[in-house]
Amino acid sequence: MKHSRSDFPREFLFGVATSSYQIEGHRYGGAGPTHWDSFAATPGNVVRAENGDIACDHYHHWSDDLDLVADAGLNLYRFSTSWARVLPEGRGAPNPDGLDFYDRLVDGMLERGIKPAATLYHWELPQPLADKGGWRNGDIPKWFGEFTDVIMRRIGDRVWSAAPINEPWCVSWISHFQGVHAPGLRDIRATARAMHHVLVAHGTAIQAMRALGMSNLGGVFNFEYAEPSDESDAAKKAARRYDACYNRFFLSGVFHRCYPDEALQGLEPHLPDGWQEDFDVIAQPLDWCGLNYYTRKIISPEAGPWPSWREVDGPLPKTAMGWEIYPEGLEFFLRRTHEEYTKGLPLHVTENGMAAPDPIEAGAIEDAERIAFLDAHLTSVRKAIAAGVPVEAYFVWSLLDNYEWALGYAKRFGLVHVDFHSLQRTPKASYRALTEALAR
Ligand code: GBH
Repeated sequence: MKHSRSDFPREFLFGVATSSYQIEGHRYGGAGPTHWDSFAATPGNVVRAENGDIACDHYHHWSDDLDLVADAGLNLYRFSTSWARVLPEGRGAPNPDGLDFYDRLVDGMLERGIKPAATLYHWELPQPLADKGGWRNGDIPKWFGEFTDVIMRRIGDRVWSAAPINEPWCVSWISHFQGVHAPGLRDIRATARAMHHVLVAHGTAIQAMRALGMSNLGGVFNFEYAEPSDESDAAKKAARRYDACYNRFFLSGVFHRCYPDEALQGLEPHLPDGWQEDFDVIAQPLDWCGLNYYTRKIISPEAGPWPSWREVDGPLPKTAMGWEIYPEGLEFFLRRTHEEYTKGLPLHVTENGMAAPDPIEAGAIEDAERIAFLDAHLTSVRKAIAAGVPVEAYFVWSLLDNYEWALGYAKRFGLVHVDFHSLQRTPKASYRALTEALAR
């Protein structure tokens, strides 16, 4: 890699990220059913109808997987806790094996000198709660607060950082408006309610963790740079609206105690009654803010109903997901988040990475494209730091090839290759390059 650890501030931390459903093997250890299991079982939703039953079987390989993190010289491991593994019914009696699993995992990190960065929810909602309307139900912040209390009573004394919800936009918009993720709805009213409830749940979980005496608490938000498809006012307006709904809505709620006007124009009639009164819960003080960044979108206006934008094809080189590679966007969002929302708060890049073709040469996986991608985005991080933005950590998505949601096992984001039949792990060239860079 172009960059070395010594190019970054002395205290800067490097990590890798994963999530529970994508790696653990949900069939093991007494976890309850989730809306991702039922979504995947419905034909047409997921490539080859694959699910997270076995995934990387991290449930049994966790110790070797933590060795991979430690051997690379990484400081941080970002993992998530499966709600349904801890509370198989979503509420009520905990599953002792589930609590033991996360307890072991956290101790395993500490034994290896790795700082645990916990995310409470990375998308697998317990089915009994999905049956009650899931993120559309105004009671979900209360349920999520209960889960937070149960899991953090067990591991909260030993995690380095914690965030309630991975990517509120994905939990609400891609799942309730685009229909691409569970529960697969295409309904603006459900979307608006989920957008709001997810933020109330975020605030409720922060309160629950503060009550347990925890610190270093943050939020993890995802960003896509919105580029107008042409110079027309209509295209610029559509891109602004996309930016408001995608990138600004959640930060604005948490840090400004309001929602952007461009988003409210279409969403306000669908928000739950009394939404204006919830900002005392939503806007809990945080200790850091996490940014997940992958790509940009070219936005074109469309005549249809609100939000009346369309994503069109762009000219830049693309990853195996078909996502444009636009490293400048990461610097843009780090600067804007710092300047307009978080002020002095530390920022963490909680996810960045790519799906690559991963060519095999002489038995080794030579993912030069991924190395170049990470280099280009680390350049962006360094530029933001040089401009005075307090970026303090950077996590690669992901340690392992894993269950890529609606794309099943077809797309690989790992620094480490996983053979999904033998479950054998093989470090790719990017893993070796990162290891060398961190040692320099
Ligand atoms: C992350 O989300 C997730 O946290 C992680 O679980 C996942 O494995 C990882 O991404 C890789 O996908 O309209 O098809 O061009 C990233 C948020 C939202 C970024 C959708 C890309 C474009 C989708 N993503 N977005 S598309």
